Amino acid sequence: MHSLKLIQSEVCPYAQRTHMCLLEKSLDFDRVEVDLANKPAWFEAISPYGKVPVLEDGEIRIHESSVINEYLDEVYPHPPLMPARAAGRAVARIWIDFDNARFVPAFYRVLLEQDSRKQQQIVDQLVGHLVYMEEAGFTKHWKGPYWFDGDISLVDLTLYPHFERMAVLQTYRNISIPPDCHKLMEWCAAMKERPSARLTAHDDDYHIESYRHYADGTASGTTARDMRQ
Ligand SMILES: N[C@@H](CCC(=O)N[C@@H](CS)C(=O)NCC(=O)O)C(=O)O
Repeated sequence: MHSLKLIQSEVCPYAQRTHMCLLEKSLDFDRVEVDLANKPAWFEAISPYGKVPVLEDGEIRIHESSVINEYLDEVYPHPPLMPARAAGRAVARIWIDFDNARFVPAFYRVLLEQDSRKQQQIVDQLVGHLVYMEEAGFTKHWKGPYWFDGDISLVDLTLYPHFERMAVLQTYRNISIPPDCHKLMEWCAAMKERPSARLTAHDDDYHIESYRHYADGTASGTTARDMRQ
């Protein structure tokens, strides 16, 4: 048994963020799968929001994928996954916050919304977010392949899991990355090949099935409830 334990669910993009982070750092860890449709009592007792992922590191227990990943980067600093300079770290945190506060909520809301007029408003918002990422996320002289050029960072690990699930948006709401978002597409293709992404990946059919209950409005879990608010 290792001192690091990732309490996760295979379907969960947030848990995938942390799984990728652990792999990027070549850490030894155990994984415990939680059935979110039938949460065990021990899980309810340790997860304050009833959500995965939760990380245990010996006696320490942390929830919220972005917080967990920054913790891992501080405690296990090699290889570093945040820029060396404070200004660079601030930029990284802005993109992580953008993903958590804007892009990902729109991703869920566009699926959950069943009224076609309101749905269209969220489609426009989501496409606007994609264009904003293309225009503001990468510098003019971006060399790729990752968000901060050659250095993979927590920004990549935070954003990528929902991009792996783009087929969900395409299938249910006909949304894809706009064709002139070349850098975003190049970034996405590079991330797909990253070993930490390949080792944690599921195929399009798996994701499309997993999100069916969001798209038809029947999702009733904690995430659906929070995203509807
Ligand atoms: N903000 C949280 C979100 C985690 C989250 O929403 N996890 C989902 C699975 S993808 C969950 O556990 N949901 C519980 C439920 O729907 O009942 C994080 O970044 O860790």
